[in-house]
Amino acid sequence: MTTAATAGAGTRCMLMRGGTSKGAFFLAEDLPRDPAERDDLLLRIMGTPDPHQIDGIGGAQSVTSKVAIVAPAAAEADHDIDYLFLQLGVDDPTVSDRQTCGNLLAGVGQFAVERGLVPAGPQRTSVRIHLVNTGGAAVSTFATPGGRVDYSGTTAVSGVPGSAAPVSLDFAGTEGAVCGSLLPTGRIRDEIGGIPVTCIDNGMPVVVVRATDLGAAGYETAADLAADTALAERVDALRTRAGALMGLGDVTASSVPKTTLVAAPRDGGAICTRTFIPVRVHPSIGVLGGVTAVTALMLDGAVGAELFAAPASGAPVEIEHPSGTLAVDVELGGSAAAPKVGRSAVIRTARKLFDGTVFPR
Ligand code: NQM
Repeated sequence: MTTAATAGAGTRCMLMRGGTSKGAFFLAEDLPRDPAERDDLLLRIMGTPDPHQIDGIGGAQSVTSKVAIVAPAAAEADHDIDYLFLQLGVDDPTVSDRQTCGNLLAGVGQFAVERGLVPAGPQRTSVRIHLVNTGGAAVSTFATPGGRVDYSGTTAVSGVPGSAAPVSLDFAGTEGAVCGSLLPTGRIRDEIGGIPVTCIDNGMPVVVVRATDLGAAGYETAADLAADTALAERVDALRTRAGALMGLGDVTASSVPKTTLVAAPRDGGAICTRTFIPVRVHPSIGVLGGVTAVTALMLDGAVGAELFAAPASGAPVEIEHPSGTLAVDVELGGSAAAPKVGRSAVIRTARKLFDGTVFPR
């Protein structure tokens, strides 16, 4: 399926870091329309399948084997652009659109400005982004002094060295985005193989479980957890059964649900987390994964709610994770019996790494 246009001449591409992820950003018009042809091209661009992605631009981890495809919104739409996220496998030739990515999202608005899809404001620009994978929307706001994107700044993100300009991401309509409802099993807690879990979806399907119930402390380093193959098997068995309960069907080959192990905070945050995406350990925590886990912990009766040290009203929730903390805002309304998510928000940073032409294998 290699064509002269895509192999010989290459494909226009921008590599960006978004939050703690890195990925290749494309305009939809620069990629084949046919999804099979597009996916084949993307696999060759990233260098998948290969544990090192040595012949492509992927970074040999799931958080660096990602693609964002951006298109202008239809004229009558109430957003500016459409953002389709694709998770590419590293070792396996897979391309999945079953989840979105809140980290890569942190670069999407700036990419749209750089490519001329959205005009930049004189100081700041807000871009209304439709999350194609899941439904729901995000407004991304970032600095554009003099009408140009400025990536430099003093905001630090745990898991990223140095600092950069803040990007504020405000989410709406993420409740039940993938599974159809916030509590897809219809219950605030379930028991799977004798282990209490809360299955939830506020933009990302997540299984929340106490670390100790899976035989972990919840404070291990990511490397120690990654070396624990018995734990990975327990996580995989749990999430596979949870996926079925959440209406996701057979999730053995799916990137969702994620599993978040929770423990009492110990570094001044609200909760300590270790997350599996879906079986490998996340070096930090995903954006919508983090928002979703916090949403669970704010619900009376949820697994881990008793460990949650809620911050003062109005203050962000600091999630402890293996490389630091992630601050998220989640507003809940409705009633205890029927909770409703108001809005969720997070601050990230992003950076343009290169802009040019990528030559696929
Ligand atoms: O949860 C990794 C990441 C993600 C996803 C993953 C993300 C999110 O850290 O919104 O950002 O959970 O696969 O980029």
